Amino acid sequence: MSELTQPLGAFTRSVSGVSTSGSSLRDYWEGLSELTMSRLADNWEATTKKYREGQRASYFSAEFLMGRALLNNLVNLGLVDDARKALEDYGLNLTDVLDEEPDAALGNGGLGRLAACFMDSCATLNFPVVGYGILYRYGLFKQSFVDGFQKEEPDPWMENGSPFVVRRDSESKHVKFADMDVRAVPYDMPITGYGTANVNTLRLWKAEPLEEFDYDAFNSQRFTDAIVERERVNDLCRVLYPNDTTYEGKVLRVRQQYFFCSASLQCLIAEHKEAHGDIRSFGEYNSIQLNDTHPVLAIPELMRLLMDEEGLGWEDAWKIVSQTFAYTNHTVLAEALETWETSIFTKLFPRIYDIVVEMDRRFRAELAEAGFHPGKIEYMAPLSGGLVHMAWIACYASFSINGVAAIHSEILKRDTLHDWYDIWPERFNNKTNGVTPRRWLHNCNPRLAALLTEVLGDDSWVTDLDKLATIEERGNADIYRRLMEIKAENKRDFARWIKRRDGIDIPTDAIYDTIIKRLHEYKRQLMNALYILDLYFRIKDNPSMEVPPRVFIFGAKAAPGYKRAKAIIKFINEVAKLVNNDADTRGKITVLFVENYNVSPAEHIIPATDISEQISLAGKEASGTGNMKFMMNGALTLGTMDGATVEIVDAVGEENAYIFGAREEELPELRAHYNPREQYETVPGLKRVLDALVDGTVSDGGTGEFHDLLGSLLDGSSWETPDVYYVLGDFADYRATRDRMAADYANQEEWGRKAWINICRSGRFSSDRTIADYGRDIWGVKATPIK
Ligand code: OX2
Repeated sequence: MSELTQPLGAFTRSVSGVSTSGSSLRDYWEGLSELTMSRLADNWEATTKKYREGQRASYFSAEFLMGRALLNNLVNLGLVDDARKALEDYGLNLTDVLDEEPDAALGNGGLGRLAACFMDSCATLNFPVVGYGILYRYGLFKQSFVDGFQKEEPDPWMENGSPFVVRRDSESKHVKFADMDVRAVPYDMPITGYGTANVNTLRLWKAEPLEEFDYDAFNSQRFTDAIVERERVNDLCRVLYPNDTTYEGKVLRVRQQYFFCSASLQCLIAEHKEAHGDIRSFGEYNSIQLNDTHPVLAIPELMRLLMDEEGLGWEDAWKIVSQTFAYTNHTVLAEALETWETSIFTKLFPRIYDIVVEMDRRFRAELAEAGFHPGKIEYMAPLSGGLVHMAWIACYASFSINGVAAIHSEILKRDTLHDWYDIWPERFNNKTNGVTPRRWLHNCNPRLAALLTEVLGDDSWVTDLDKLATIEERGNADIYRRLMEIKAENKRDFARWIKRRDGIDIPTDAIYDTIIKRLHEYKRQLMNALYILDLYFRIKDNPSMEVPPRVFIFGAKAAPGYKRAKAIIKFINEVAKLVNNDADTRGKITVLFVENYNVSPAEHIIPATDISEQISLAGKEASGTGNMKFMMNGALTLGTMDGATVEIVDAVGEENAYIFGAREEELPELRAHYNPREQYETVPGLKRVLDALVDGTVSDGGTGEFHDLLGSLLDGSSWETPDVYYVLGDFADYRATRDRMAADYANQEEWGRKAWINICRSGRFSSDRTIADYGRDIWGVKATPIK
């Protein structure tokens, strides 16, 4: 009998209140999860205590896209085999039980998933880092397709509680708005690391009414007022805003931001005073990383707390603030730059507004003193045009400003934040993103993990991914063959998974070519779909054409208010319908749009993929992180020179990737003479696929959306230049490169060799490397193991 069998039986009984024979899979999941939590409790407490003594960092983020927790924790605690055996004794299989866990989708996409990978690496490196965020009641919406259109539904991911969050009433804080007082209650999630006893913390705040109930109001004629007031407070954390890289000036959103920043700072100040007595040393012990501008209200809020609650003057407070904050920028898209109308600030938090006004006054004075042009000062000031500029506040107050890939950090210095770089060049640095090799290789691709461990002779690569570089030279025909076999088995697993999940059949003996990311015009999923439609027409023209069988996989959610993105989803689904149901193309090309794409589906898709599509317009994708996950799993990149793909190509060499399209530095010149109508007329295949948008080949259900798509590409509008994202400009090169890539797949040994090189050189894209860089260059934290 395994170590877990007995306690598991007891746990499932206590959870369900019935005998184990009456327990559901969900009960077993809960039982196993609670057992896992009990196993890490002591180390968690010890870690928390130890971290409070020394130098530490806090990661402030409005999003943490954690996905599932159970498998990750079982792996880290070395309990997978025990759990498997324990469940076997009840005739159950571990995979089925793991599948019961809902994804914690408290994030939109890359930015939120990066925060989750960072938490994993901080724990694994024994770094004294705590994550702070918001306990949304509803995570990112659930997506379904109805007649090919995206529909959204709420995602109540922990309606009946979650075994992986612990409520800590005693550490509640009080957050004040001008129009309401709120209790902030922390819910802590343990973050286990691999090969360490340390257990770090992710602290997520929930808003509750200060008083359990306003009984005076309740007992009077104001009954409904009391209920309404309660709901107003509960509303605060109700939902994650579903926009990725776009900003929406909603009052509730800025309330959420202030709420979690204030509560987290109060916590940090209380802990600092307890450990060190004197508030003046706060900045020496604390670094706070701001994950984009969403938590930038922490800057004026720390000023307020230091002045109003701790009694410091402006200069002393400012000195601490400017020792404390570091800002990460994640995008150069103009629509993502957060600004808030000053009237929102004066209404919600007048004191914060006063502090911003004073920051603004001092900033303007400093620049005027240094002889800056008034126009430039007006542009850079925290307050201008009736707006509060969050990114400008971040740049002014932070000692470090970083981008998330080399090319992105250069664009920040050259364009987006050029004026700040001119004044404070020493603040600027690059921290290329990374992903955790535990979740994204070891746990999701056990076959490949076993091969790597076998070739290396041990599993040290799991925490030191650079080790893989040492086995590159052991690659040989046999290894490449085994690699391709593993890929083939992973495809069969994936096909079974999608059959069971959505009832869809896909061929397994085919090239799996994948694009999974948020739906955005700049990411150019439309270009991908146009290629597929063009290929379909080519096969129709010439049914005996030799084409390797291919499965084109999509996964993407569109922001509910982003009409054009939703039209692109409908278009992809229309192309899928056409292609999958035509006898001439059946089995040759298949389109699979995976509904409700999320962290867990990614864990199935990535290990099965041969081709990683990273096709954004050069200069637009700050980094990308999916590109790294694919590389680690032996997919070859088909991409533009954008984001971290540039560094992937640098690592593997252009001969081991498929690169196409305009380069970022060429674009201004290319665009100056660009005429999409000319592309439409002259580029092979283009006219036919574009016409298909509106000639009845595919249907937008009478909405006119496909006309709009075509218009946006060919003509633009009074507010938009045509083909902003250069889809038609890059199409010819994309088509040629993608065709060549598919043909190259026939040489399996050569393909396997390239895949091997990609895997072995993925070391620098481990988030362990990224976090080691943050720890050394920005936070000044050191490994602090409890054992
Ligand atoms: C994303 C970026 O679009 C993506 O390129 C990057 O890899 C990721 O952040 C992590 O750095 N919201 N999401 C992003 O930026 C913003 C803003």
